[in-house]
Amino acid sequence: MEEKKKILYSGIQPSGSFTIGNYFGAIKNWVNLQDDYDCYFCVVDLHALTVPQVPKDLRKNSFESFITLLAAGIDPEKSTLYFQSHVSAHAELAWLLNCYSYMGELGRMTQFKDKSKKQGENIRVGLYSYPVLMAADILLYQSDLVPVGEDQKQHLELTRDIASRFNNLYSPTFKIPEPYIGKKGARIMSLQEPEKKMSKSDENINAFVTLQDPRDVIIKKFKRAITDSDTQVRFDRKEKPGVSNLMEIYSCATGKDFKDIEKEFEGKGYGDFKTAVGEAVADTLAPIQKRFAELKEDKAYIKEIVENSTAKTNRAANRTLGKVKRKVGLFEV
Ligand code: ATP
Ligand code: LTN
Repeated sequence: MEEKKKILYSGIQPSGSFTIGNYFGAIKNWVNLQDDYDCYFCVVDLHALTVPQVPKDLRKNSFESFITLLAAGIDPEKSTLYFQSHVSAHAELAWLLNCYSYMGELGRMTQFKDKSKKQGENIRVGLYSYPVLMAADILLYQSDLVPVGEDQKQHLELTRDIASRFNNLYSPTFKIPEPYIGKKGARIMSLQEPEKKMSKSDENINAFVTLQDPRDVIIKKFKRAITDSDTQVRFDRKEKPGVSNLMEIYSCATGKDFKDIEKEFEGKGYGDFKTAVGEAVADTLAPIQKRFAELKEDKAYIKEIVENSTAKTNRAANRTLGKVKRKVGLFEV
């Protein structure tokens, strides 16, 4: 009999166009995991609402995020790709788990501390309980593994705490998920402030390259990337963060290692190097952009994928939700 594959779960916020940081750091790895795991990938639109959104932009970003994932290689025949808001069990389980989560533990989350600073006096309750919704996402599918970046490790730890607390209070209900540690995960930094991670919500559009940027824009953004006053292409995150970041990006786009890159640009200036990085990234993104343009017009195909995945995820999620409702004592007829 074929061995049952482990369940792998991850989500991404439709809070803007995906950057090459999202691509090299997360999406590209997801594509490679599809054969080995039973994968669920979720466009977490409810999470995006924890910070202010313009409705028409959120709608557009959600649709485009979904088709970008398809264009980048998420295969609906292998993986389950869906929208969080299409499965009401996420919001329901999040409420129930809110009743088993503590103010102290949520207040300690670094992402909450950082993001709440930007919301002034009226900090949204949703931003505060964001990690509980994330716990619900993961636990609904009895997920074994969650690939997450450094910034999300704390949220996964909290998910494990909440799940164990619930299991101990009642009886085993949730699988306790493990972080998925892949090979070396790329961490792409801002092109303008290489000490900061590249982020799709950065105010400075020159700080990031999105998967939608046209070739000439990509090349221009790399030409403007911050480097240093030296001229040598050498990997040294501490002394040369800008150049090292460009080397990391070039390595992700071409598969070359740092030693080869240093050799390739020996005796050449930063100008040539930046042009090469821009061209390599544009070449990597070209097929994704082509597929994106085709998918954007194929509304019937997208509708079919969404309908299939929504039916499947609702079934799986309601199974767990039903168990939770019974265990906590909600009345049923
Ligand atoms: P936002 O700017 O809205 O906070 P973001 O661009 O930081 O978003 P997320 O939606 O929080 O991205 O992250 C989605 C996934 O992409 C996560 O797995 C995260 O670890 C990964 N990721 C995000 N930015 C980078 C980056 N610069 N380098 C590598 N991986 C990244
Ligand atoms: N918080 C994550 C997105 C996210 C997620 C999830 C990731 C929401 N639910 C479940 C893994 C599993 C982020 O901002 N990157």
